[in-house]
Amino acid sequence: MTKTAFITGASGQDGAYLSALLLEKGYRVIGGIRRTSTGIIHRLAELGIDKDVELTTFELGEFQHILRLLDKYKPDEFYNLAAQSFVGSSWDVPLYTADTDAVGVCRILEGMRDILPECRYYQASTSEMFGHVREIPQTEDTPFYPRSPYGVAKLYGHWITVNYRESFNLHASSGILFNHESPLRGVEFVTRKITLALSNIAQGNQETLDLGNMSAKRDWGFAKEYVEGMWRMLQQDEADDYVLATGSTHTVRDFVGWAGESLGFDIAWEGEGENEVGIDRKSGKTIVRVDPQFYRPAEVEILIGDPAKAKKQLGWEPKTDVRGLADMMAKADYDRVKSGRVFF
Ligand code: GDR
Repeated sequence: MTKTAFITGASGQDGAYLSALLLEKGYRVIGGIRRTSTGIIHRLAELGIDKDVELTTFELGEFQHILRLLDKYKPDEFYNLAAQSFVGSSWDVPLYTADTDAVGVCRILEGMRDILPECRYYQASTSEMFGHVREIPQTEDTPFYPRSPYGVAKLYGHWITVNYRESFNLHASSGILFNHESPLRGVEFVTRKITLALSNIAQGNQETLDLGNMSAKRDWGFAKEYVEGMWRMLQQDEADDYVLATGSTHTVRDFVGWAGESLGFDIAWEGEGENEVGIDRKSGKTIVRVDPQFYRPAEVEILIGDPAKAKKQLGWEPKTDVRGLADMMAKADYDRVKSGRVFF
């Protein structure tokens, strides 16, 4: 029997990769997208699956609408990837972030509890919940201390998932995913901002790449591999919580250096704080600068995850390291800029 999966946020990076994976496995894939996302399914198009995913409007704020969708499609698996996912914006729109990333999760779980309790649920939780980290590396048992309205909202989403599992016996799992990137990443996130800007600089379309805190450290993996982990979580007999991460951490500055290398730059760093610059040794030009407008009111300085539980119980392991990731993203953006087919 063909299984049906409902994916919210299907037009995003993870939604596109997960849709492709599930289609490959023979699922019927229903892609929930916001009404305003109709014109931006370019990630699905980029993977050649825009005609294969059945798209439907999905709004996390509308309870009755969620009930109707659950009743109409009766999915076997429900992946909740939709969110206000940009940490930086969450200080500008904290209430919207809470309604979407926190209460929105409860709306879906309430619907499942009443009309589809057998459906398996995946909640997209995040390393941002660790925030001001209490131990290194972070595991499923590390205490949380979110540092942004986004992290706080996601923490509610995580705990309400755990709570509905324990209260109503729902098969609801929470994937605590560390940063995961790809050529399909949106440009508001730092890795893609870097690879697109450096590609533009390399082709003479832009002078500098302006960044915020370059000393922040992140555990960056390849998104395509992380969606496989999501699927594996829902194939377990028991629902549970899992960290997906690579287990190594690097600064934003390191990522700039590696992406730069892939595009032929050799960047030397000079100065400190707001005065730090990255100079290309080959041309002598300053190509990276700090712009304090990209600083955050509260920063998560370092994240590094321990994926041991996922490895042991799910047989999941990351394969692409951060240098390989920077290279893949830089080359993809270079080609896009060259052909004039950039997407954001
Ligand atoms: P993050 O990703 O906040 O970790 O959340 P992002 O790429 O936005 O930031 C990573 C780090 O880079 C620093 N930084 C900048 N960030 C952006 N966006 N733009 C800049 O110019 C810049 N300069 C420095 C940031 O301060 C930060 O320290 C991502 C999102 O995908 C979340 O939805 C997800 O939950 C987590 O990853 C895991």
